[in-house]
Amino acid sequence: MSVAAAVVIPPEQIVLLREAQHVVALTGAGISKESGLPTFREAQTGLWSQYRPEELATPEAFARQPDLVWQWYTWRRALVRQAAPNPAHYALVELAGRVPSFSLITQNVDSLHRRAGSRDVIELHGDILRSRCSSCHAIATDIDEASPSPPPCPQCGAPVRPDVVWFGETLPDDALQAAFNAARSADLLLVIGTSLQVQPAAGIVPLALQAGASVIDINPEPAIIPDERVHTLAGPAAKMLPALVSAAFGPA
Ligand code: BV8
Ligand code: ZN
Repeated sequence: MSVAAAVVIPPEQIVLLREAQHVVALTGAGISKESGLPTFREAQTGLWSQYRPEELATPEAFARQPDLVWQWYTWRRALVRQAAPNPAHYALVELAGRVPSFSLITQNVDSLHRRAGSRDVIELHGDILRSRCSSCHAIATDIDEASPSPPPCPQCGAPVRPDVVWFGETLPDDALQAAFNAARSADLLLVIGTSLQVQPAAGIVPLALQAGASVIDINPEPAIIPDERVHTLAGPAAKMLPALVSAAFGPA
């Protein structure tokens, strides 16, 4: 047993990480919890407590109540801008330099992996800090984000929307294919901070298992039933992930 920072990492997980040729990480809202961002499953605070994200993060909600949806994203953009990457994000930057091949797939829209220094991040659900036109799809940069209504597209005047994938919308095909290809060639999949309730992202796990990969599920409430190839590291990512990486490769 290796004890790093009062965290005990099971030896089989250390060996798996040390010997892996292609490590793939799939992250969810839980990896950003210690950056101060609420996860999706947690009740939202204040004004937003009476709405469920699945109700607001949809094209129908934006069509029906554009101001409410735009103001929800304005509230979330402010939270994301105040947030900073945490040791879990940085542990993945460190890990990318310690293994032969590394792919990072995220369901998150908070850009914290990029801000931590991760490169070639596969962002399945877009980026909340980027806005685009709901009609001509032009990326809208100089807009009045604080407007109570979706600002007009500078190109065509149609309402601007967050550049994220809403429920009922298809994911960017290039990102999804890149994620599926990475999963098929993985020998170790790290599943970090996700309840795996959202499709098609959650399909990455069975895809990697079918390809013969082992899985380590890092979560205070592990989302995958453990078996001979699925291991769990129960605890907060900001503590468990740096401990796993340093147990396998030594201190950063
Ligand atoms: C599509 C951007 C179809 C927006 C997001 C019925 C069954 C199965 C599927 C469906 C169904 N009905 C509808 C669907 C499809 C739907 C779906 O999956 N719905 C779910 C709710 C059932 N999927 C879609 O609509 C997708 N599109 O399917 O298109 C289609 C096909 C053809 C043609 C047209 C259409 C689009 C899905 C993308 C939605 N957009 N985000 C925005 O952010 O506003 S998803 C959003 O929710 C997040 O981005 C994230 O991906 C997801 C939340 O999941 P998690 O990241 O896992 O977060 P969660 O809060 O759930 O869990 C947090 C975890 O962290 C927990 O496990 C917790 O224990 C752990 N944790 C807590 N603290 C810590 C921690 N872990 C580590 N450390 C800690 N400290
Ligand atoms: Zn436009």
